[in-house]
Amino acid sequence: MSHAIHDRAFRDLLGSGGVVDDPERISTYVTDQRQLFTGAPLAVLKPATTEQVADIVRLAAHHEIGIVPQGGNTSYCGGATPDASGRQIIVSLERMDKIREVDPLSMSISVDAGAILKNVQDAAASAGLLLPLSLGAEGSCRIGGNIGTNAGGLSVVRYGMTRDLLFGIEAVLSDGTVVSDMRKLRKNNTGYDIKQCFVGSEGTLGIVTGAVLRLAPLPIRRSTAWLKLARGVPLAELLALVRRESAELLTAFEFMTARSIALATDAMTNPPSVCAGAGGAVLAEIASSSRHLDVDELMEAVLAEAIESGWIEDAFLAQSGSQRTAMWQVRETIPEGEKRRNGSVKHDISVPLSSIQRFLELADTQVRSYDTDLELSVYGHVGDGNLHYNVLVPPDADRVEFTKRIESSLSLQLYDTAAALGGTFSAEHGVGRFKKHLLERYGDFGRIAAMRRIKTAFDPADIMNAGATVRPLRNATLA
Ligand code: FAD
Ligand code: 2HG
Ligand code: ZN
Repeated sequence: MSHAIHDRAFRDLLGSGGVVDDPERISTYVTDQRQLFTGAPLAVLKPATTEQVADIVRLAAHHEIGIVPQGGNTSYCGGATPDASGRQIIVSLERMDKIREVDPLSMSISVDAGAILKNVQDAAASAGLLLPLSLGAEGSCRIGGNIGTNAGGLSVVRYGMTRDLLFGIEAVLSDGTVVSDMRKLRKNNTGYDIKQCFVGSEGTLGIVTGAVLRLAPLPIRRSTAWLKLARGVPLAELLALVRRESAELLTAFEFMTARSIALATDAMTNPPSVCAGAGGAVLAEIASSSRHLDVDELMEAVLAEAIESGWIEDAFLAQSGSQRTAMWQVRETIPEGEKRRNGSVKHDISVPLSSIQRFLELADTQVRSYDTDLELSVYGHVGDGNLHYNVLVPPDADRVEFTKRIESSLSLQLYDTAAALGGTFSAEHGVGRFKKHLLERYGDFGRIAAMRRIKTAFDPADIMNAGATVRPLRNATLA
């Protein structure tokens, strides 16, 4: 079938609003967020309904055309970018962005998968509830992409990952079958939990078209503290203390080194005057939905104990909403700060909480013995054992070349260290196209075999996002 005939068939299915024509617009869908790779799609399609998604999938399957689902295209591992074969279409969910229902008593929200995360948060907040998923890209990432990557972010320490927030799902399988399980149930032990298969599947099992998400009471009181850490502070012990003494009200525990803070403040127009201690800084927040709790008083008591232990040099609390926002802006501007300085080679590692200190020590030695001139930006969701251990691209270096060189040498040493400590090479950003070789290097044989069996069961012909994450079995062998 020629390109023109495909084009006509897609237009017949979707109408002209469902096919992106303008080459300038197409260019925004075909390159990954980190601008490391540009694919060559056969078409970029924007269905408006679940039925249209199913029609596209049936047509594509019939003609053996591959499908790459796309949300906000903010992910870091190239999973939303088609390959260069010209045999894959991008299916963008951006026109499917409705909030279907907020149910305050069930504490749930039902949405189209193309809904922008921030809009879902806002819809929940207008009903006095919290969607407890928050990340720097929330203004552009979409719920289907959050499910596809099992996004983590800034409040996992209290509420868990996207996986923990999912009540129900609607999805189109690789033959056009629609799985419709948009229930708001907290308990439903009726066989395999199919919705969880799609979480972290990065578009390889089907296209998520709708989701029911769990909401929490909206915090009305927050205490946000900036902790200047003493040198060599045992981060896991400090976390344990703050967590225990704040009665599980801890919603964020974000670590930042001085270099990461400087990158962020350099990129801000009106940065607050915050800085790190000799051991870096932590942004800690406790929050309560109850009016009866004085969270600042609680935070002050917790911090006094931490200062007594000698773990923090100093700490101060945000005295107003604008101070709180400014502190958070510093944390959330770090990725942009890295980008402005010519980018970074990203290492989204996690280790058990008890091994964070050890990872930092070992990794530092590895980096220094690799090249003493390398500069790092290290920060992350330390409350979840997750560090963004990023190597800054020197301002005068070719970013893509430098990234390739580091990823084939130092990165593997860092990932080896994380693995030796029981950790992983991808805590929250996924595998996509860029980290497939790492899954093969570090994945347990049995686990990869199980993943390939699941892939084969859902998508034997490898229509769905071929080239990302995992491939199906051929002739029921592991070849
Ligand atoms: P996309 O990039 O469009 O897609 C991601 C994957 O999901 C792809 O494999 C795609 O094929 C698949 N997919 C998309 N939609 C669907 C669908 N409807 N059905 C099936 N599969 C689908 N991530 C974190 O986890 N924590 C963070 O703190 C965080 N902070 C970030 C900060 C910045 C500034 C940026 C740029 C990114 C950050 N990210 C973070 C990464 C990114 O925002 C998340 O991975 C996000 O979940 C991706 O959503 P998306 O809609 O952009 O997905
Ligand atoms: C964050 O935590 C994101 O801000 C981005 O996960 C991490 O850019 C990065 O390395
Ligand atoms: Zn992160």
